[in-house]
Amino acid sequence: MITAYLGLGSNLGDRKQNLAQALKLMSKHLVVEQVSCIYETEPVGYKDQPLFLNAVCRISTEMGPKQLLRLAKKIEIKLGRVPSFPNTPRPIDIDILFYGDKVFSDKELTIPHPRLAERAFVLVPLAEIAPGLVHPEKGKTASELLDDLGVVAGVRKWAEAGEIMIRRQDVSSFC
Ligand code: PH2
Ligand code: MG
Ligand code: MG
Repeated sequence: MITAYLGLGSNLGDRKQNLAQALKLMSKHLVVEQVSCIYETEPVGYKDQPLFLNAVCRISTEMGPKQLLRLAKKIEIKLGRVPSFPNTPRPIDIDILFYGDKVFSDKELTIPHPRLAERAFVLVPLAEIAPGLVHPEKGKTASELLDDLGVVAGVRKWAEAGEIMIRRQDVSSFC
């Protein structure tokens, strides 16, 4: 089993419900071990779009990284994401942040996620659930990477983790 970390983001529709449903759909295929609190965050990059809800989860899975990517894309589409140009509003975005300590890149997938070290909306929830997790290329922990960002603006805690945790009995009613 590999431990991986996924970043979740939503800024369209019922954002909290989108995060919760993404977790439920994923948990049909892998083990969702821990979920961070939900943070409301200002859009990074293209600014003229609604605020995001972001969270990070730790999973364990037998799936390879490409299989995990395909599952993430399938769930994004199922929850209403329409393929479009990058950084547009979306009901759900599921990004692979880390897959064990694997370092990998091809045209469809780069692990660790290439922009995670710049992004407070990833590092704040990541450092919450995995402060000591070491980035295999940068040799720094999640909390060190967060410290390196300096003052964090535009990220505020919005709800406790428990609000989107998966209850096992809910899982079979999805997919
Ligand atoms: N995702 C992006 C670009 N910008 N900004 C915030 N706050 N949260 C996101 O999840 C996000 C973003 C590309 O996937
Ligand atoms: Mg993304
Ligand atoms: Mg993505």
